[in-house]
Amino acid sequence: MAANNKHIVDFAKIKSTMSDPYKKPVQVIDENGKIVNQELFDTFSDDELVTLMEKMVWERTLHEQTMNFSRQGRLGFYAPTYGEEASEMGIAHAMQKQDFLFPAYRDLPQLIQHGATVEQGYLWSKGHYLANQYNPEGTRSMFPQIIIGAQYVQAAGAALGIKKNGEENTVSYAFTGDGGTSQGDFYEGINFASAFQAPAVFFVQNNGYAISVPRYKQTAAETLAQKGVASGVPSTQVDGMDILATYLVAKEAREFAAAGNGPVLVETLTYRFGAHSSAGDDPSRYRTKEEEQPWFDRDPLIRLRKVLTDKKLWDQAKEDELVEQYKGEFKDAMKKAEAAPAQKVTDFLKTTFETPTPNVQRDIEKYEAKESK
Ligand SMILES: Cc1ncc(C[n+]2csc(CCOP(=O)(O)OP(=O)(O)O)c2C)c(N)n1
Ligand SMILES: [Mg+2]
Repeated sequence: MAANNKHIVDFAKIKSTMSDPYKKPVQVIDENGKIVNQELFDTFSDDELVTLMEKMVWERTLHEQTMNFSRQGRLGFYAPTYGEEASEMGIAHAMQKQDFLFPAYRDLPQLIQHGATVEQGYLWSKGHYLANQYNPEGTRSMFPQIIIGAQYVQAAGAALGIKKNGEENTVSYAFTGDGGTSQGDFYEGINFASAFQAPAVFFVQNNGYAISVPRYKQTAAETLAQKGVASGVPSTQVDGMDILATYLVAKEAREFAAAGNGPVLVETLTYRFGAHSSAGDDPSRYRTKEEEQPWFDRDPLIRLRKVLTDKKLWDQAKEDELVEQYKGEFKDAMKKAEAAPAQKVTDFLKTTFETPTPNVQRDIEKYEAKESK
């Protein structure tokens, strides 16, 4: 403090105003299904509104059917997406085929929307090497990352590659969660992309929890979006239970990065309605019904369903029919995944490096000898 008792730098004020630019996340329809931004709402055609609703119904059905398979013991690891449909499908809808995708384990739905098959999703859950072999002219993506935050560094590298190769109108996406923003990789990824002004679009899906650790214990930052500021990455928040808002913000973020303006970061405010994973943690041990209920009231399907029903674009019979159709597709995908050949050790070894290193080559020979017995 200076001699006259005045602060030279008013740190308390700086601290209290740091999150000011993020106080009003973008929203188009509120939790009661009321249109709160008519101008933005009017940018959607009826067909597009229906498509977005269909995508959320698709994701919810995928979640429900996949949980059934999981309970039947037919899958390995699966991260439920119940509650995060607007966040995931809003962003997926803004992706373009040429874009690179670096998903986390909760992002199978976006990966499938980007060109992977549901069968591959199930093979991935089962730990099968064929899950990682995408159609070469199809999906520009890595398989879902388990190491928290690591995909942020990979996406930054891919973005630099896009820039160096002079690929027009192409970006790389990374997804992480609220917990992921505490990892070193998160900061390294955004800083690297920003230093090189590379076309990366970083998403933080803030679903309130890192397994059992609530968002408020995770970090003292009031918003996760403000973590982008220090590395010069323009960042924002959006109502992640509102697919229209999420889509518009994701699209704008993509356009900004694709136009050569450097990376951008978007925090979607969403909620994990269920457990962390199919391994069966019990959320009732770390959160209350009183906390959950307001989030269930914000269910992204309920609010868009209301808007579409009012506009006579949607009804229950149509939704039921879609659910049946999707379930059939997921059951077929499961059957195909289960028909995949049992994997061998050499399948992994042969597909890890383009050209096996000498020690991997020795292992291949060793295991081939065992497998041929
Ligand atoms: C580097 C690393 N540390 C710890 C873990 C264990 N782990 C798995 S999920 C998870 C929580 C991540 O939470 P968040 O980033 O909010 O994503 P969410 O699961 O909510 O989508 C942790 C700590 C891990 N996979 N990787
Ligand atoms: Mg989380």
